[in-house]
Amino acid sequence: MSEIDELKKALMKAESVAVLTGAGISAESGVPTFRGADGLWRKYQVTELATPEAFAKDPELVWEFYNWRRDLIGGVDCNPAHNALVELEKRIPHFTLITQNIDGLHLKAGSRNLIEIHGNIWKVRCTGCGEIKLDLSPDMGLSPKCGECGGALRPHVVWFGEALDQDLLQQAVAASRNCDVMLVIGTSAVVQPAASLAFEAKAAGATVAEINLERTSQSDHMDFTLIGKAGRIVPKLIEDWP
Ligand code: BJW
Ligand code: ZN
Repeated sequence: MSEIDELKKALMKAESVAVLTGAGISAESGVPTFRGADGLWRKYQVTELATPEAFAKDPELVWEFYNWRRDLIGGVDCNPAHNALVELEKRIPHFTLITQNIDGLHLKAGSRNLIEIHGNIWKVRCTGCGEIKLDLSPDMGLSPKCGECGGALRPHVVWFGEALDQDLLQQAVAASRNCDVMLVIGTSAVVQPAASLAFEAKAAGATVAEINLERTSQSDHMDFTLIGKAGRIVPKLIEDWP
């Protein structure tokens, strides 16, 4: 039996499945990843753009970066991997999708039990009163202000050195510890604490499978490593279910 068929069999038997996705799942939609050959961090200084210190020093530069990404992400669509996860969710009694992506494409595809642990680019947060709002404008300008208190707005995303929302993180850890199968799709698995979730699942006895263009530092700990494009492999996992 091929690895893909074996994994499919494990999924068909599973009562509970957790999925962790990273930038690789949106690459085929046209969203740049972070660390690959064309990755964002190759072109931009992460410390100048995705840290609280960067925003404190030069909020206009940070907004310029996020406006560029809003515009880009606003023009792309979900791909077969996002759609296949929506179908998988319908077939599994307890399904949790944990994404590190801020692009909102899982929501757009129709995933329901979704935890966006690094936030969402379409949300803004007031640095004064803390209010979080959805704002779908492709361009927020360079110094958007809160309608309630006049404070500076920032993207509602998690930057390096910032704590993740503790409720969301706890939900993600619980889903990882309680699943029968965990799929880890399109992430280099270097950013903590998300990178530890697969170990939580494995330690609790789950079957853990990775789908990626290349092997990662976690591959040796995986029960299955399926090498290839997520948009080709993930749909295969839901083909011909009874
Ligand atoms: C395909 C494909 C295709 C391509 N098909 N596959 C412990 C040890 C060491 C360091 C730390 C630690 N704990 C915390 C840290 C520090 C830091 C960290 O982890 N640093 C590491 C780099 C070492 N972590 C943090 O700072 C986190 N905060 C924290 O822990 O706070 C603690 C705290 C507690 C209390 C008070 C205060 C603090 C926060 C991390 C936030 C990460 N934020 C970003 C930016 C989000 C906003 C934005 O997008 O603008 O999140 S960074 C960036 O990396 C983004 C991503 O979600 C994240 C992960 O990247 P991802 O998704 O894995 O993408 P890539 O590009 O790396 O990989 C893509 C993969 O896809 C590749 O493998 C390709 O091969 C593959 N691929 N095409 C299948 N078609
Ligand atoms: Zn405010």
